[in-house]
Amino acid sequence: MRIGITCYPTYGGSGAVATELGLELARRGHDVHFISYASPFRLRGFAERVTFHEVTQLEYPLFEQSSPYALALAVKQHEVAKREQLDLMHVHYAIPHAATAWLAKQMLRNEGLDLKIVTTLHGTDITLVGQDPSYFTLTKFSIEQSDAVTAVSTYLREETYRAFGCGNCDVRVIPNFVSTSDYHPATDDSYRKRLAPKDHRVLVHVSNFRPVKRVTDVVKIFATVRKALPATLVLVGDGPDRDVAEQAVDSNGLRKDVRFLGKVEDVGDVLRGGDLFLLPSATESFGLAALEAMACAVPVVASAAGGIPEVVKDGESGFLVPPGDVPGMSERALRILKDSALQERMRRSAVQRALEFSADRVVPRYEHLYEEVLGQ
Ligand code: GMT
Repeated sequence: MRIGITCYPTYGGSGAVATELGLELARRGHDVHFISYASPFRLRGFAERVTFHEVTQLEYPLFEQSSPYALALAVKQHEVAKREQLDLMHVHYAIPHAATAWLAKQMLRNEGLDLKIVTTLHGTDITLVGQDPSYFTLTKFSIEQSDAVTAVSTYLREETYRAFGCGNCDVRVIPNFVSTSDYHPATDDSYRKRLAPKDHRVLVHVSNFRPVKRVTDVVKIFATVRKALPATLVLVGDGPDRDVAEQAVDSNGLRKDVRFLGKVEDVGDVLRGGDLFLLPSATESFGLAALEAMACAVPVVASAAGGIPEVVKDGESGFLVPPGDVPGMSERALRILKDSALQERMRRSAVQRALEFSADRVVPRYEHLYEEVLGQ
């Protein structure tokens, strides 16, 4: 098949999933065309059958800070679909991608071409941004107009029905997946050695540091753990709450045991050095970062919120605690870190659980959906 993929290129789960999906599809022999304003952060180097098309925008004084990116994207989606004879356009994160794909589809229809649209809902496009009155009607319309819609968890599908009604849409759940060639357990302690002193337990958090991630809770949990045993906290990523987190580290006197790595390309290399992954988000439709940690044999302490319980099994691959319950999360973190038998059992369960979300299992579900949409 000839597949167009539009996603946000920035550091975040939806762009990560879209890019990993494109790469897996290309490995399976499909031609994949990424269309966005910049090359997605996980699209590194050359990959056979993968092409990136950059959306270019005209700078014009009238636009000031409101350059109409969505229109330029629709034009590029139309252009690439026509020139590369795409069978379908798979857009990730509804806003504005599903709407621009619909525009491209209408332009192509006028030229006698039928471009199918598959929309994957990822999270705040449904739970937050899409429900804002400024986007609601268009989000609902573009979901309903898509030829197929997927959600990354059952929670997100139900939330879509609840918030949008979506009388005509049949939202399919296709969970996120993990590439086990990149995310796998460590075979020695070389990764850990690079992160922390030998006697330290290593706690890891990976996110885009948005308020929903509750990064200061990560620091508070670590402060309690640090009082009980030697430990290092490694934070990967960057975003609006980075400064708040840095301040929390300083005000708790934790600076010497906390490492902010910023945006890192090979997150698996960091995860492999970890003993515990923290994800205390207010909500997550899925929690891709937790899945990637589990694939690297790292147990998770996370919020019992949104779609996270569909990924992390409480008491098996980690512990789930209500969001905001910092004492509860700290207690669970210490329980795992102090009990090596429990930690070992959870490490094994985490890997087993992650294998249920391996690319080999999940990507064919997208291929089948594409075939269905194309009537093959
Ligand atoms: O929905 C968002 O706010 C952005 C998106 C992202 O690009 O990071 O995150 C969502 O999609 C990820 C991939 O499907 C999920 O793993 C995240 O749980 C989800 N984030 C939220 O629901 C807050």
